[in-house]
Amino acid sequence: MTDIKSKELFEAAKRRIPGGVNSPVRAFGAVGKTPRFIVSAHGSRITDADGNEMIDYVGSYGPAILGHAHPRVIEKVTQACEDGLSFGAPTEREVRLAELIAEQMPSMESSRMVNSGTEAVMSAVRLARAFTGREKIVKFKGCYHGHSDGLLVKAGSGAMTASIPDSAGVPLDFTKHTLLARYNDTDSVKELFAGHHESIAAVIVEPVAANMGVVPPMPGFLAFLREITKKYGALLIFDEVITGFRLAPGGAQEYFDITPDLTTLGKIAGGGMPVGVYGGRRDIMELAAPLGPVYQAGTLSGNPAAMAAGIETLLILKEDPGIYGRIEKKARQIADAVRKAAKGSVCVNQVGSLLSVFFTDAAVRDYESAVLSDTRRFADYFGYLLERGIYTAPSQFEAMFVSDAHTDGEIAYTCRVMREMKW
Ligand code: KE4
Repeated sequence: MTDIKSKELFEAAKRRIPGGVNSPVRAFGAVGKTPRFIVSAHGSRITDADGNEMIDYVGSYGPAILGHAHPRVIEKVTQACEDGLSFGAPTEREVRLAELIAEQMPSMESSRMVNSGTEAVMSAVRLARAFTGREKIVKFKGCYHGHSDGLLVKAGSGAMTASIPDSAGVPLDFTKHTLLARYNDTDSVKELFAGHHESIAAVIVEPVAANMGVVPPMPGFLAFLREITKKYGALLIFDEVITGFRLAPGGAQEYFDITPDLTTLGKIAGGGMPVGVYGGRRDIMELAAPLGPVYQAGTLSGNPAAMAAGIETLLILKEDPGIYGRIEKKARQIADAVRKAAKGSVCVNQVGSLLSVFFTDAAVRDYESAVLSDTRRFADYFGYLLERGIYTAPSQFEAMFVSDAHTDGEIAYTCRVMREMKW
């Protein structure tokens, strides 16, 4: 597999873009290789600038649950583009997407479109503070909620990959209201509430953590968070940017049957176009401008082409809920193949169509156990897969995403490659 063209493009990119990428994890820094510059992707396949076609388990880090360039989605986005790209005015498509979201996730009786998951989380946190009149936010080590200043504390995803637990440029003052708990550790949450219950505005959580690698909630953990936030008058925010429409038609809140006060969405909600959403209880959302005093705005929010992608993606998922069983089964087949082949030398966490292979023989239940993984072994694993035409995230602390476009043959091939690997 040659990467000559990617190497050339990477050199050019580095001259004009920091690190040659527009998002750090894409730089392949953690795996010590040249990032593949992609020219196209269709279904389960992605093709790079050197013409290498690979089976894609990144799926743009979540949006491509249907596979890339689904014909119906492309048709609707094309139609929207032909009628103009952006108006700075309300359009019917925004109403349609908000209605579809409320249908699939009844807790989101009111929602606001923004342009990224980061924007959605930033806005939801501001709303929670305004609604409760409190300042503190509880987050979990290893969970990533986008790059807004106050949440870049022991963040996951790229912040973990580059081992920058706290970003430079964030004044201490901006994070003093962020309290850190340990994922799956109810005592760590109880301690924070014991000390700060009158000032905690909200707990924000990835209902399935997927930014320290995939870490499922222990039984009862989410119900505990629901209970303790209710008890102390704090809000529960589910950051479903990854799990939304991924784990079930109604996301993790349906999958685990827990109703949060606010939810943030991204990725699948935009079908691959730049969309973030924050929404939830009407009495909270009504604080958002222009109705209420919480200001949030965006030139391209609710962009018609992006709305078209989100609407069609959610319609296809709604029409065919059998997809969730299909993609869970495929992910489980890969997880089982790795467990069998690696004979206990790795920890495989799989929830629905999300999975991660951790290079540690201990169970991975939180940030502290995730960071014990041997990232050098992960880099070798990544290179072994890439050489065999399997494209997975270039970081131990990301998830593998299985789509409905992955064929049984591709899953069987992936399992065979896993079996043949020297673990
Ligand atoms: P964006 O601002 O990247 O659209 O969303 C931020 C975000 C918020 N919440 C959760 C749970 C997320 O997973 C994310 C973004 N996810 C990463 C992948 N781990 C995006 C990939 C990247 O940073 O390039």
